[in-house]
Amino acid sequence: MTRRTPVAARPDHALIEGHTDNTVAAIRSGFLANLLFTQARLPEHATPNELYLALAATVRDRLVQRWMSTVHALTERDVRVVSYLSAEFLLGPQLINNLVALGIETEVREALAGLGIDFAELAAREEEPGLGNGGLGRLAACYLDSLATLEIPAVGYGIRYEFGIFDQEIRDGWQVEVTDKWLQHGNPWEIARPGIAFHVGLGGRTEPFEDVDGHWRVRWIPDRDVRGVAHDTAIAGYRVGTCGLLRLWKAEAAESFDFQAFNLGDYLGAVDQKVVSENISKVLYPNDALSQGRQLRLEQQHFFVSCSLQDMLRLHLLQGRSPDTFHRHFAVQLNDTHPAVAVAELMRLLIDEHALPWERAWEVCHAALAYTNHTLLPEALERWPVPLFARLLPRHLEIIYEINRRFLDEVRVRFPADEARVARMSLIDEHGERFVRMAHLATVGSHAVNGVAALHSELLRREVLCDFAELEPDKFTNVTNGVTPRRFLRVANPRLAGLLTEAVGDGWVRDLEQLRGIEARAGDEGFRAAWREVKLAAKRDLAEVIRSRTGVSVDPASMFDVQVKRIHEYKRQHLNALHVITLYNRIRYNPAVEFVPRTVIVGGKAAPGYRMAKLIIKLINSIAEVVNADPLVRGRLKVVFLPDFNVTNAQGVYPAADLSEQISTAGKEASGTGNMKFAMNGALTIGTLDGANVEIRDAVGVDNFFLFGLTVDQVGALRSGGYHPRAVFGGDAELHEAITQLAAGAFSRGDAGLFRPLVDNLLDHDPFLVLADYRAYIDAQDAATRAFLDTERWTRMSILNTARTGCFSSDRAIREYAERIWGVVPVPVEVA
Ligand code: 26W
Repeated sequence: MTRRTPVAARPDHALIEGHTDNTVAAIRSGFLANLLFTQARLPEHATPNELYLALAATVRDRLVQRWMSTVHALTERDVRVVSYLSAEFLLGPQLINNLVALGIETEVREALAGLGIDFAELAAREEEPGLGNGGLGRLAACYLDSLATLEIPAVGYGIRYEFGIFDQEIRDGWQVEVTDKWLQHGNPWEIARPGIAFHVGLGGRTEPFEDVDGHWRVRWIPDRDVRGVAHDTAIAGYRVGTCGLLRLWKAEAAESFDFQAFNLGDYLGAVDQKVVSENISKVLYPNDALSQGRQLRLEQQHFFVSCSLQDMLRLHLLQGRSPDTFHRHFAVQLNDTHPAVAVAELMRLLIDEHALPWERAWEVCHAALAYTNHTLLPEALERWPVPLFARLLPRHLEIIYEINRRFLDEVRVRFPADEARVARMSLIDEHGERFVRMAHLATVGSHAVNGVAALHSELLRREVLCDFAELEPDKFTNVTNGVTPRRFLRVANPRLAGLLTEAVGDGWVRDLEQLRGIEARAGDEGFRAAWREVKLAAKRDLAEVIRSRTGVSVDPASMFDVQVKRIHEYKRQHLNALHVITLYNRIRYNPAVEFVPRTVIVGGKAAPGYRMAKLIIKLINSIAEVVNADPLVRGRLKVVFLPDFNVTNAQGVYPAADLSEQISTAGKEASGTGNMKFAMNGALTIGTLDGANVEIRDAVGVDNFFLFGLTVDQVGALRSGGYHPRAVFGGDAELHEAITQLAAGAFSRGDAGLFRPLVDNLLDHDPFLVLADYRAYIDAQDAATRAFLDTERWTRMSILNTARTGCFSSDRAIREYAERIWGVVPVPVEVA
């Protein structure tokens, strides 16, 4: 990418220069000042939380300085800014990440040590902002990191949920959801901006009128009015002057409405209205890959999209620009369809509020927007009932109808006399009850549509959006996902980071391809020994976490076989469970068997309403209870369900894994990103040809990956030929035994009913082909066992996995978006 010359820092930055110096002395005095002036505490009276808040404020001061320099650089230049619209940002803990980005980790530790304060204890106080469900939200956070590090001007726009993803507790083997009160001790990273707020309408009706120039226009008269207030978090780029911005909207009651009710004497009514308004940003929907069509969720989507677009237009006009050049200054990325109402809202703002003619507004909209699809699962494709849409967003529905009318006219011209095609492509699903199809809206309204891994993008073009790809093939592209090496290697795995830096220097942190340099070292016995030391130390750390959280003690020398991700049938945690039962049976029937010790670790949250997923959690815990207590097993096999898988916990898991389970049914996992984090940290993958696994296997080499299972085409063929899971069950002795035990209550204290729904589903339907892939999976697991026995060979494979996964850095992904979709370039920023 072309890089511009840096903009000099503003002279008035000298005023704060001393304040944000990075010397131990400046950090110490900044810390004490923050403790005193923002917490009103002397060090000897401060609680750990107050000390943490003061430390965070001290780090934030340094971020703010860069942020101001970034804002200055942007206003000096004619630049295009990326607006990443996402209903979820799963940031994870901020403190250490920011210290690493700023390069002041050592200084901070020293400054605190000088005051007799233990840094690690403070860092452990941090509540992570869990404002996302899983892959999609975490991807957004990785992209913010890379955007800032690549010095690309960017704002992430989303919702400031008061309650993020629930905390998971396990009681009697079942998941229990606990509210995530992440804000209760204060959030030192955000800056509330009461001055940046927008009104968002909901409901009501529309009305045509003739404006002063004699043009027919439409006026929307909403019957509800909510205010969105900006809350900003600075996103530090790694060792650069650029600081990105995450702007999240908090819903508040629009005051005028409160007062109206109040003046009428209806005090409680006024308060009610306030509560209803504030509900919009109250809680994150905990569904991953299930769209339920709930009104509040559509309100959330419209709320944050409207605030964000109004904010962009405000900034645009503030620069003295005209609304019809909006697209030249903003590249707006839709993270899945959750913000897809942006197509209609941007049109409404341009036409109704800024009086642009339809055609011009459409050009602007289309040139500004781009859409990323993250799932092919039919149940996850968002569709809103037309009556609900009409009630909540009447003006937007009119605009969608008009977009649809014009679009379908074009389709009819290109494909005459093909009404079946027109019905398939319509923005409105008219089979029975009518729905607005959000993926169609996002596709039609955008200039680019991408999938998140090569296979997934191909399936998008071939299946879900095939008519659209036929109409406009050039609109479709692939950008394979990536993950940030700062958080998931440098911060999460400091020992490995140290070893890598010793070997190739520290350039890999910004340019992960440099890890190629360790490939040659795979043949070096001393390096392999050091590699194993690093892995073992991470496994010891995780073993300690497991012991303290579950009471189970595990052997760090055993193979750590890990599956962490949301619990879903398509991800097939129950296939993993069947393997565990199979291993257990082998030990029981042949107690003297030579057995490579394994620790099977599973973690992940289930959507609260997803009964089968919750039963799978209970299943893992039930198997763990039996296996871990059986004296015959004697530590050769341990099973652990690690509760509350979140970003904080994830950072301890990836470095400690030997084997990474990526075992979804082919065609179901759009990409996966955990798969990349594991491989980067030197875990070998056992996986199907699904999502980015395909590309990971190509990158690391087919010999360094345990492949199994049906391909997408074979899955299709099996289904259309008639799949009979019972026949598979009858034809495989080990499978037959495992399922029979489950059905008989062998893992549920004799309760034959407990896992009945799971067993029946597998035997009668098996929608995700667990049984069909069982034998191939067991064989691949056996191959992994044999490979693990050969320590030197395994270490070589592990090194090659890390060495060859540089292309899965989110920096590579962001460069591709920047060049192929956004047309944006870096704007270097000089820090005063
Ligand atoms: C409306 C309900 C709902 C909620 C979340 C529908 C769909 C979603 C997301 C699209 C689910 C999701 O997180 N998808 C994941 O996105 C990751 C980042 O691209 C991919 O790596 C995962 O494969 C994909 O499942």
